Amino acid sequence: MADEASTARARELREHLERWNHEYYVLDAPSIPDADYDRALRELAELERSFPELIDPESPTQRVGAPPLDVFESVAHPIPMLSLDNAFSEDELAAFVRRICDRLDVDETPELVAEPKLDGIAVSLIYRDGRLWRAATRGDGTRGEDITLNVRTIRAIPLRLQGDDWPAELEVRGEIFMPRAGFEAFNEQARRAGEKPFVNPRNAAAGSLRQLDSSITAKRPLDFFAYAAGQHPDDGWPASHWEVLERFRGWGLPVSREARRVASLEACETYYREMEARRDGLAFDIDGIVYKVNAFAAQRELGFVARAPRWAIARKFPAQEAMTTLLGVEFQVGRTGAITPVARLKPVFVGGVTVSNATLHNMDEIARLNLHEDDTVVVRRAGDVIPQVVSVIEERRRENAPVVIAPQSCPVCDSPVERVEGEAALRCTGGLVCPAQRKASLRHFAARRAMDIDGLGDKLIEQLVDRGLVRNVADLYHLTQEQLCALERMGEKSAQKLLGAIEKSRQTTLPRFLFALGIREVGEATAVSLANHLGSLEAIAAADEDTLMAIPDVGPVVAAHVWGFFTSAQQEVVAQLREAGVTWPDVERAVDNDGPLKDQTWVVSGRLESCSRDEAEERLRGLGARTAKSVSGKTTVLLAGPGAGSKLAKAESLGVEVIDEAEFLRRVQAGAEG
Ligand code: D41
Repeated sequence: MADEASTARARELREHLERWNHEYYVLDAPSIPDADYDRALRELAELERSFPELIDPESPTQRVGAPPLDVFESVAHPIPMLSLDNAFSEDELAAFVRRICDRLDVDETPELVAEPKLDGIAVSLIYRDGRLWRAATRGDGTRGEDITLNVRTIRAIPLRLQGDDWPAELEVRGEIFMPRAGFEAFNEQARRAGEKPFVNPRNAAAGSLRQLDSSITAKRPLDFFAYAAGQHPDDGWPASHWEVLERFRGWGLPVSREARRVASLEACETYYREMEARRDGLAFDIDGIVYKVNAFAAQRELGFVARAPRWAIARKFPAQEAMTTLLGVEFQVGRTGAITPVARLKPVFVGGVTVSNATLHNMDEIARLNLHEDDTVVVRRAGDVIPQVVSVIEERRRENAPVVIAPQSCPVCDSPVERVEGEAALRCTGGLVCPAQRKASLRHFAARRAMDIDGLGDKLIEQLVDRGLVRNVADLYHLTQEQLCALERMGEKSAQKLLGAIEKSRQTTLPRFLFALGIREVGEATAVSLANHLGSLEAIAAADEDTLMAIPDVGPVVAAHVWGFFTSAQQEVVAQLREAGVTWPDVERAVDNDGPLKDQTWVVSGRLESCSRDEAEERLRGLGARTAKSVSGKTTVLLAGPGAGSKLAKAESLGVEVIDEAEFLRRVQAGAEG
């Protein structure tokens, strides 16, 4: 029998978890790191295991999935789920507005609500007495499939509505979707495991909801926005769509933050263009804008035709997928020798830009696509992600087209190509003999977030390597004015500037230096972690794999690469760099992960006098703080220099503490001493 303390603790944990969920999915303002959420969830699960009577069907722990089903039940929707008409141009939208004005017999455009059209799966959620009772797919609009068990695993969807003013029976309609980041991560993992990736986030959401085993759905990063009510009582119900969205928010249902009221055709177009411009930066795919007449009285008057309401329309964006022809496959060699196949395509307009190259990821992907020469392919370009070939139209394949095969030797240096067990990538074994690897490692070394050598661009790197002036990154520090001036498009002035930038890079920081070395799997965050925990390059070079693995974020793979780097010939380059005068100040060694600023999230904005923003962030991270690029509800402190602008305004509106540089220096000093 659960004692009082355990019962109280379970209740407290549940309340916390529900609040954190709400902050994350509805308010879009997480207040705690994921790790803390997971820790609380584990503690609650532990309590419920020890005291099963504490289990509550709506507990956050119940989102892990249920025993698999044999089939999905077919269920009828209380009210048919309508579809949406499309408008493909401003003219078609104008015609829509004219039609509604005519039908309503009004001169002025009635108020509309504009909202992004999410590219996901439409669902119906029925809440009875404030609890999620049934979830169903849209199906043919009349009948769908009962996917309640799957939907219960989605953290964005409340199992219980908040407040107490919801109707006893309420049907909420909305879109379940997979955010791009989750989609990319899922596909990356699938590709590494040699499994089939999803073509796009929409298919990924559909495939995840189609699982008969809800514990699989539980592992998929799905999200949800509510966009309309289905069945609901008329009594006390709002008079407009906008008010319904507000009610939804109040009941803890996520609603798109981008929804706006618009009152004219011009305002519709402005909104459309703004969203189109922001499309790539959103966290999820949208395929257009939905406009809905706001007032329900007007909606009723307009009614619907066939299966679509007359009072709503979807204005579509240019497609994010398009068909084109494969002109050839080029094999590019990266910094670590990994060979990436790149498709050369007949240029095609997709996702708002003209695309003529797309990644094919690796040889497994080519095999999975069953790619042949001259194939007709579907390319996808969404967000900031590089365009990808997602499928092949096999029916269009020309007869006798040869299949695309892997190169037997490096296309750049002709060294043998190897394929490491358990990895999908092909690798050139040439190491720094391979000019492609040399060039790529120079580009990485000089990058802004690495050694920050301004002016060392691609064209220059090409020449330096091709003329044999630079064999490895250390050679950069021995370049002379005469050598540089002899290069194409290099005047005396730019040569001097470049030498200045190289000179300046001699004074760096340990994390930057480590990152710049280009050790496999060592990104910026790992470099910071290594520096903070081991304190010096000597300690890192001397660490064995166990010592390395004791550091947060360092797993066996990273440890093996770091150890491998410092025990191979590559460390010769490190010695050469040090001889060339590359230095950095000592790092205050963190004993463990909890520095004095642990649990704090800092944002740095505006101009600083004593150091750059990057350096300020590095120092903060060194003291255990997290750093972020934008101010949100989870920001602890904003360090604002002159010109902090919108971040300052946001911090002030959220009540986030704002400090100036002098105070920052005091705290960093105190942190380092304390
Ligand atoms: O974001 C969407 N995909 C979305 C879909 C939305 N924001 N609003 C929608 N509104 C409706 C009506 C006007 C019929 C309530 C919709 C859809 N329907 C819809 N989704 C799939 C079919 C119809």
